[in-house]
Amino acid sequence: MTDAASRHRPCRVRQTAFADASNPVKSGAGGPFGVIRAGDETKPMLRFLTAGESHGPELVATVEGVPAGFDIDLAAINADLARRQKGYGRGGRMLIEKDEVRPVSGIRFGKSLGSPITFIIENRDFKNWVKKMSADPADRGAAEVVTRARPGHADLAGVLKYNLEDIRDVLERASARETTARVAIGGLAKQILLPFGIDVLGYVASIGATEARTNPELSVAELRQITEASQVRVADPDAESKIIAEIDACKKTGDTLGGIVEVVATGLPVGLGSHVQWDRKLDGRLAFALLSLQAAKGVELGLGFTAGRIRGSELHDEIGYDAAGHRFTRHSNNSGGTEGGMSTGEPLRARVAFKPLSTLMRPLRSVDIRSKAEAVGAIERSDVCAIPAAAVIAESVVAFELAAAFLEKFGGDSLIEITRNFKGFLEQVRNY
Ligand code: EPS
Repeated sequence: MTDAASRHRPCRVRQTAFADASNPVKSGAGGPFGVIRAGDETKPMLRFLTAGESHGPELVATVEGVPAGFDIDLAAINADLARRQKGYGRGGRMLIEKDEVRPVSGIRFGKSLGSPITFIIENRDFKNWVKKMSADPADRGAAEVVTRARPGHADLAGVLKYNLEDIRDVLERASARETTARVAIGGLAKQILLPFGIDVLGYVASIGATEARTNPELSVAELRQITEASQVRVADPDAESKIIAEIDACKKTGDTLGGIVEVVATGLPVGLGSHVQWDRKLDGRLAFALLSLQAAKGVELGLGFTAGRIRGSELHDEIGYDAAGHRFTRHSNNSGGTEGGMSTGEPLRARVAFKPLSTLMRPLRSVDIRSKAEAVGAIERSDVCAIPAAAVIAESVVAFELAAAFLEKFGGDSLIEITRNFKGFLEQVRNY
């Protein structure tokens, strides 16, 4: 293995090629696609929409396609929302908010009904923006118009595309505040995966130039425990202090920091996604979801870009067979858990690079969109570094895509039905 390959060696979470049929499946579920595909519009699917402005009254998340009979633990979803709020380098907004879901549809007595599930999350900061974010035309003029576009933000492309005169009309929805709704949805998705023994965790691989040296022997449970206790969600105390010092330095100079997060998912069965059509490929769907995150600029699965620099003989994960366990095995997991657009049954490993936030307290050169005169970018309250939160967010969107692909493969309308399908498939693979 090359240096690059061994650096990317996964933690000790390699499991057998196929999930164990003795997974704690209690009953089962179904429901279908994460994406709408041509010709498939009439089929049920797991899909979601989010709504809400950063400083509007509320954020809304609606998820359709969750089958009936799943236990829905709102406290666990709120715990994920709290994880998203944490992290060294966050700005003042997180001191105002205490994000919690208020369920308004699809759940009764702690179980999913099969109908759309809707969560409302209050923006506590709205009380400071009532007039400035009012829907009433009489309140026009209550807010100062934002006219200095920030380089790197949605500001300029947004006003040109939508023919708007106030950059606020773009930035409110472009804001990463929207990820609160996606974390609530991801928390729900994890509860679809939980009965089948599938676990998803996001953590920080690097911030700025400081790479965390994560012990590849750590299990996901160990990794979770260590990274949850870290102020910047890394499993490396030396890197943690360097990162904190770097965030402090950036804060002093009015600068921002990006980073790379890694998401690992274990317990996946072989065969989620498909090789037969481009938009059914699991890796493609994961990349879409991850790159749709605010400030995301790159995605890798397994060795990712390193795979393009080494030989096939160094890269590909050799196959073995464990006769006693009736299962195929792998000698490595450089693929990151997908081959041909399908899960291999090995742990999924995805990495996402996020650029530094584009609101700089020492702003970059820009232009006033009204006067066209030279100006510097506008200053909005923001974070110096939001990468620890980005790890939770990436975990959430991966969980959603896995739940969608899982329901597509084992679909049904109730937990009991999908459990039957899931167990039957594991048995089929075992007897292959
Ligand atoms: C965020 C809320 C925002 C920002 C940040 C993320 O709140 P506010 O704009 O009121 O400070 O802290 O959003 C951005 C960095 C951005 O560019 O919009 C959140 O809830 O995560």
